Amino acid sequence: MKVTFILPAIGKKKGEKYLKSWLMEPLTIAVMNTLLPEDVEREFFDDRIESIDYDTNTDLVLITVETYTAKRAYHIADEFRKRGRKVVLGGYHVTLMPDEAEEYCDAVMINNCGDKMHELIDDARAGALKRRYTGKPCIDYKIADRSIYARQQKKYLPISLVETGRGCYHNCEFCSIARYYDSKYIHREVADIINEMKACRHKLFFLVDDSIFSDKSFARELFTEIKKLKVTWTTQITLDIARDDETLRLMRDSGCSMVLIGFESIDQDNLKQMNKEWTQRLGERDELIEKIHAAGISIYASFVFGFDEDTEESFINTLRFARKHEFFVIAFNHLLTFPNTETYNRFRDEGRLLCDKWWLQEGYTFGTISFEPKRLTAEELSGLCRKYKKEFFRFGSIFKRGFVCFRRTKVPLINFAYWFVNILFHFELDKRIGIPVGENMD
Ligand code: B12
Ligand code: SF4
Repeated sequence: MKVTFILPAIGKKKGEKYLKSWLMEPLTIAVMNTLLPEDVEREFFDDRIESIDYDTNTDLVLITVETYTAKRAYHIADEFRKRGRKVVLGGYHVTLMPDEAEEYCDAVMINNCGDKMHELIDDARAGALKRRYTGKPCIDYKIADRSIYARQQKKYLPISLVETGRGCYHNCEFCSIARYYDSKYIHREVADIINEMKACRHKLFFLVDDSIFSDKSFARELFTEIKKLKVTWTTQITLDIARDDETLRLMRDSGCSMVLIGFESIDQDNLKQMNKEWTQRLGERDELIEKIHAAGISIYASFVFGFDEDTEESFINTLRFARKHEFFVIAFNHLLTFPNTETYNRFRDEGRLLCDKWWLQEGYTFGTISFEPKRLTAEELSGLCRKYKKEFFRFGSIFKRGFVCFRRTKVPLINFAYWFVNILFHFELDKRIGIPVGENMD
């Protein structure tokens, strides 16, 4: 029995290389690789950096699908099926849109696959694949087996991705994670995480978690153990970490030098509409940010525009806010209407979707707005995202913030990462916009 894993690409502009900042190691594939029965032969094609051999002699093709990669994934599935191969699709997009995905494959895996992988393989061996498998949220694999991408490893950014938890207790209107995990949080055993970190190639880590502070006692135990490894790491977290001095200190002492926080908006009405007004109950936002900075931890601040109260004024105020706090890096993205989220359903009910299935639309490009914003036009919204992001990533701003970063943390790896990421984002800004989704990969 041989299994072929595929990670589909988003797409690229003709004659250009795949966007560097998207080239992280494909942890999803390593985790699935661990879950396969031992006697299964396996191979992996990373569509982002290499050609797929559609004529490979395989029994089962497993493709992971995100909304942005759906069009490309369905094309790849077609190519394999034309050659008589069985194809299974799974991942975020498939879990959110199983009926759609089912049209393009032999079977779909809904949700996590930890408890279903053996059944899937047994059925494939017996030539009796079911149309649907529905897994439970589960994260008890021991150590993700990265040997599956030993051949491609050098092409990935030099940062190790290690999973610590999945899901989040919150229920932000636009968020795929809230839908996928039904506003619940699960985490791995601390010992497994530590063993995996010890085995990793790079000593800079991105701890994959949607909200690592969701279970406070787990977070404290984890940080205490990571401290012994003497590594540098980053993760995604919510602002409430700043209200817990003890855990914040533990986190810093364990090597955390940067965190990604989704502020989304600084407008109260927007936050209310997106179901994220809980961040306002945490306390004075500026003070909380300063506490994190004072602990020596930099912030990757993520903002989203296109909510009903947004105008150009919102961009101006947010840029001012970002400059005031001299963030390590920022994201100014437009709102994405991911399928099956509350935002998607609201816009559909209000007749504001410009295209029902934008992810499959012919000619759809990265950065195209898929809905009618209230107080801006779609073109204005994408133009403003670009304009104000450009302002933040001007060389003058990069230099100024570079010194602030050095003042905040003396960790060499983080200072190096600062320059690398900011310069990369400066040059990638225009490259990102207009990438044709699902195109130019073959
Ligand atoms: C690391 C990460 C990134 C990295 C690299 C991702 C990569 N593919 O290499 C970076 C920072 C570059 C990134 C960028 C983006 N990301 Co991202 N990212 C993540 C993150 C935090 C972790 C992904 C991961 O490794 N998870 C761990 C694995 C083990 O979990 P898993 O993928 O869910 O796999 C399990 C199951 O789903 C299932 N499964 C998955 N696939 C398959 C396939 C088969 C056949 C089977 C049987 C089972 C199966 O089995 C696995 C084990 O149980 C997730 C959030 C999250 N917690 O997962 C967001 C996430 C995947 N990203 C998301 C988004 C939106 C983006 C961007 C579009 C953001 C932007 N505006 O630019 C870009 C797109 C770039 C891209 N796709 O290449 C969304 C996707 C939503 C959606 N509906 O598709 C997520 C879910 C975040 C969110 N809050 O919504 N991202
Ligand atoms: S806090 Fe973050 S991960 Fe949790 S539901 Fe909101 S956006 Fe999603």
